[in-house]
Amino acid sequence: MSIGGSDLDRAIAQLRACRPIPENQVRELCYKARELLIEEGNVVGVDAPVTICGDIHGQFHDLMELFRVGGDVPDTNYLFMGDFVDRGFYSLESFLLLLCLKVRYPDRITLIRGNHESRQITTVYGFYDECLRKYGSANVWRYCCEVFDYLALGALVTGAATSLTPTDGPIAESIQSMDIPDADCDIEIETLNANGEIMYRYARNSDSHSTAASQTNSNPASSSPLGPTPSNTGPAGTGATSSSNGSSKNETGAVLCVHGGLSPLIDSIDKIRLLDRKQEVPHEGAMCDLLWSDPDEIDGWGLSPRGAGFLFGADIVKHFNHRNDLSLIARAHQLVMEGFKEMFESTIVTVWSAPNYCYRCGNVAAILELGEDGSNAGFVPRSNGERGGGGGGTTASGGGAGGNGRGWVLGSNVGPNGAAIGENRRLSSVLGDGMGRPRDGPGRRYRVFEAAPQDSRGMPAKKPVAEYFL
Ligand SMILES: [Mn+2]
Repeated sequence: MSIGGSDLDRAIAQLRACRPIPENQVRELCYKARELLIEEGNVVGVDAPVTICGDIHGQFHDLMELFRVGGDVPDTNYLFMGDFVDRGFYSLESFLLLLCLKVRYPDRITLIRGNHESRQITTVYGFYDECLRKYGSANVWRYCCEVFDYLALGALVTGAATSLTPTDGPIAESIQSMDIPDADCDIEIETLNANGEIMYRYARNSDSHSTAASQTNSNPASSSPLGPTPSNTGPAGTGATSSSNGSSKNETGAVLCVHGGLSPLIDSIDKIRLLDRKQEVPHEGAMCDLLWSDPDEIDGWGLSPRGAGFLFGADIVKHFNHRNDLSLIARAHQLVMEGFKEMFESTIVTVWSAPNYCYRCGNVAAILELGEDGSNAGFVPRSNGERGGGGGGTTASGGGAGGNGRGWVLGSNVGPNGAAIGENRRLSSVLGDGMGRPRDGPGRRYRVFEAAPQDSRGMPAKKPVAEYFL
């Protein structure tokens, strides 16, 4: 039988209920998906608005929670940055549902490859065993792996707005409404909880008169576990300096999405486009690096403790973004307890979408929404000169601790176990060294969510004790 039209909708309904579809339908689905994916380039072009998601790892019920929080397909456009499978109990249902949605709504959902979308890795970390258990043969695993080989290696999001239209939503409890910024503020970052309540809002540093505030007393970054932010200029020529003349960074530049990160063999997006991707993930080389690498607080390139890919520092990211007219790199691949983490003056962000990873890490998850440029009335492009102020450019921000602070922390966040986390610490840990500086990049709305409630999982929390004695 062929899967299409109403069959496809039936398969989607069945998978949404977390029930596997028959093997012959999987074969048809994978065939159709491959036909679609083969037409995509290594770097898929995606128009904003789009919601960017990180690792899923077979946590099906949490994927349902993601859709509840972020909106359903096709109402919301999604870009998933890989690692759909392994670790969780429902890799099969998670990946097949995403694949069904891709075939049903090809322009509404983009899937790119993670390092777990590989024969070798899935054999070790769960997906192979899961297929064997659910179908009694490795056929379905084989069909899926053939699809993996055709997944794009990256995506390039264009048309993202530089400012957010502020969410017209309730403020999360415990937040002081007096801290809400003016409605006409240029909103760079908003973070919402799973109920759509605003947790904090961060205004862009667009006022040249607000640049002289001190970093030494009220800057939350100084209380950050990452330590104070001593310097206010980036390496020459990288576009990281606020004193540059507006030529070195493209504020309205595109956002590159990739699972892992950069490669020493790749200095331009065009070089990614030239790779032959239709193969198992190699053990080394550019394609491997894109799926395996991690940003780190180092200069240049370093060896990765993962044994594949590389570590890369802020200088690498800034140079790459400048050269390729990027305003941001979005990537996944690393667990972040807060769900997302911006690094290197917000030139790169990690998005992690598997809450309580492996059902025991205690982390929250996040998705990143990029708005559409045209949707922001009154948007005015700003030059670096307007914002920076000769060589200065640090701004007390966040924390609402005096000064001209153009960033507002709207309240503390509560960790997954109910533990309140100091708002300054939380903010500085997710925004890193970018929070006290003038920044570029698109308006970013993070929605943070926790694991789906146990009663939505349709399974007991723990195996019955008796089973251990069988
Ligand atoms: Mn990964």
